[in-house]
Amino acid sequence: MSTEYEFLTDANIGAYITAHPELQSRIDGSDLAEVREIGDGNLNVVFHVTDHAGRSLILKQSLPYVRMTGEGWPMTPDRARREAESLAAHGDILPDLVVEVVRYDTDRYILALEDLSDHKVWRGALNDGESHDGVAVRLGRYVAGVAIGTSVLGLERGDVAAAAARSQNAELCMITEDLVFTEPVFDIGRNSVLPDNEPDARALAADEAFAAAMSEAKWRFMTHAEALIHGDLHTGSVMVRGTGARGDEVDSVKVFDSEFAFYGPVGFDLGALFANYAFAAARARALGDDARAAWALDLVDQTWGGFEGAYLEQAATWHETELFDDAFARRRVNEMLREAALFASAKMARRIVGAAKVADIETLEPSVRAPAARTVLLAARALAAEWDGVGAVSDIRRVLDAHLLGDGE
Ligand code: SR1
Ligand code: MG
Repeated sequence: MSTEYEFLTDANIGAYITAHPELQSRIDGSDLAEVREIGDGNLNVVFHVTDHAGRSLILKQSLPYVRMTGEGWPMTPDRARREAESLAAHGDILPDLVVEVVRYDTDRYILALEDLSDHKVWRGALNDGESHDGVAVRLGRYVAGVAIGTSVLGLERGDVAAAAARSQNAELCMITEDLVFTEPVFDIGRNSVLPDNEPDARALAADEAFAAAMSEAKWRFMTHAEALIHGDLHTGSVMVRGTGARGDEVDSVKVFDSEFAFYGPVGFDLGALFANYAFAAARARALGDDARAAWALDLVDQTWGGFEGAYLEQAATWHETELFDDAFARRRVNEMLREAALFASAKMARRIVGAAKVADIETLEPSVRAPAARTVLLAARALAAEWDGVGAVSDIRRVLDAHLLGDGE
């Protein structure tokens, strides 16, 4: 794979657009009004481009290294293809919930996407105190649609084998395996916390039940090729549109940024969402808004309700209903809930002690950030101790509420 390719710049984007008819039909590359680099993720560059007629487009390019650290951490740029193909596969199943892919450039690893400038990144909206009712339910339905629609439950066996082969994503999976599962326990020098949280990070690393849970989580992540999961479904991978006022239903939800997609365990995407709701709750509590913290944890129930409802409904008509009957579907649901608790534990811990953090916590003043980070770590450890016995979403809520709402346990 070549790492010698031309990077997009303000100066060459117009010519790039005019050279590709699928792009030129969406925006006039010879009459651009503005080119803005808007990437705020850890890996890629992202340009928002507008022309003088007011039309716009997003161009996202993978670099041959991790943007967060620079050239010292090489990374396959072909990750952009995983994103293009997974967005297309997910969009075929759930067109209303997935950003549209306009074009993918295999030589320069450039993804052209519909412009969602009338949307906001959900994490930012949450951090601004907005609500966007209904997002969490829709994301539960999204995970269920992907779980069935890309798996042997919804596709021909041979098609799943071909898709799984094409979706191998070892380099990005290894980032997750290291950062999410291993490094919270075994720091290789990339971890960091506030000085006040150093004893909390040491206690996490010394917690044998947490380490045992992370071994289970990592093994499941590496071996349970259930469906073409998103692979990084945090609140920064979701765009929302609407007033954001409490009680107002969101009018559009779009999932994006699926370069970590691979055939993996469905519970990983659910656990990522649950963990991010925990960050939103910890932030609200740190800011003295206990009612909003409780609201944020209610998102766990909403996502689970959306997922379970859609999954069981589709089970009635999925690909094989003889052996894969209703009782089987309920067993799968129970197993995915337990795994969601396990993966949520991992995701909560990694964003506090690990290399890649979240704005929900990082933008708090240190005096309230340290206690907020501590409660997230305690909740992560409690979930790690209890995930195997989870039988209902209320079991997860009991653990999260005890630590993040101070309901005492
Ligand atoms: C080096 S990439 C760090 C993190 O950013 C992405 O959002 C993933 O969560 C990854 O673990
Ligand atoms: Mg990302």
